[in-house]
Amino acid sequence: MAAPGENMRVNADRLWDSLMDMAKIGPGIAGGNNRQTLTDADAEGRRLFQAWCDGAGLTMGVDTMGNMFMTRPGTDPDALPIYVGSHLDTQPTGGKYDGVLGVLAGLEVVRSLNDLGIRTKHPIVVTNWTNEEGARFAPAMLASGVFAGVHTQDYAYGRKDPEGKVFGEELQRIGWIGDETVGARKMHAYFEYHIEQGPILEAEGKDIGVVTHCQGLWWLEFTLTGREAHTGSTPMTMRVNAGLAMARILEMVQTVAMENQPGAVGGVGQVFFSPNSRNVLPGKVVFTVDIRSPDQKKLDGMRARIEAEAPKICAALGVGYSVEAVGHFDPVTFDPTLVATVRKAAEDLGYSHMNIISGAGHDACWAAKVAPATMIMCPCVGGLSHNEAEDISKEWAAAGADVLLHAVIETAGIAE
Ligand code: HGY
Ligand code: MN
Ligand code: MN
Repeated sequence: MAAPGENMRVNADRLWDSLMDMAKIGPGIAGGNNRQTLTDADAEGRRLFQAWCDGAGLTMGVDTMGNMFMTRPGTDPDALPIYVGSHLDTQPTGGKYDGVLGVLAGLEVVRSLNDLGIRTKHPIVVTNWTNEEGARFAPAMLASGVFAGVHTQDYAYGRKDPEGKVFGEELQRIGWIGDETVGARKMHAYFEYHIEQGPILEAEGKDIGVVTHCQGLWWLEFTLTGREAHTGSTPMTMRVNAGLAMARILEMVQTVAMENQPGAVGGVGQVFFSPNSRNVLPGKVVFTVDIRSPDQKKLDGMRARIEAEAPKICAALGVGYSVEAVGHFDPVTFDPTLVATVRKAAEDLGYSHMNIISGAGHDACWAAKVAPATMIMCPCVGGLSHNEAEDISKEWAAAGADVLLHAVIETAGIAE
């Protein structure tokens, strides 16, 4: 006789339908999503999630960073909740699954428990963290960072997007400043289910990633000062070329990352030229270098090398230079007990699995500072993410949600 819940599975169709319905909000131009944080589309997605949670009998709490907490009560009034979450905000050319899968799989876990009439001892709280992506307002994982005490709320509220809009004002504008003190909530455990956003699970033919660690990150924002001048009539010897300095710094970042293989990455995703006119040499170039490694020594060594080399490159071109760290977290080790729980759930369910280190950052990295935390991953097609063509299968989505369901039940305990 199977123990209660032993063979439980989520409703794969219902999970998939919820993903497809959420994907209709903030559509991209190539089949993905542009539901950036604190936009009207974000607000619409929040309202849809809220309505679904209401339908599942959950009660909503919102903190002053707009983090959404949807609670399913437990039977033990003294038991701290099990949090299950991720993020609904997307990149400007994001996929349909990055973050969304973890939030909606959390809801699917609750819906499945409701279907089976299972009560848990610990409450379960499905969570949507504000501004995980850091695309519009740096840094990434901003609101979970405030929740974990890594950033102050004032710092977060003052962050500006490329158009100069201010985080706190935008959160106010969309009407999602809650009344809960951010970080006041205490967690018994935190689970985050997420697509891998890399090629390993698919290449290895594994259904489930048992996430043991997450690599650390630095975001270094460079501001280079050149001299605006005519691109046609200014002799090459008279140029103060900030664009050339940026190009040489990018090449140097590539070299530093390749010298630290295996287990290091470095690159640039965002550059602003001012005045950004075809026939004007830029007076100002602002760009963010993104370097990461699971190895603390490599991570910090890369930062030191880049910050030592960049001024030399600029000095040789007479270009002004400043750099500010606008994002950082050290490599994260997830809770071994929860990692073992995830592994056992995958084994009990008969899913192939392997240990994996997360290449991308997640809210779980900050949750791990305040509670036992871990992650579950599913493959994604070609390892592609942060691209509108990001794709997973319904089977992959459901397998990870099944593992999440079993891990949550194991940790929350089934009430008699
Ligand atoms: O940057 C990251 O790793 C995450 O997608 N915010
Ligand atoms: Mn994500
Ligand atoms: Mn992302």
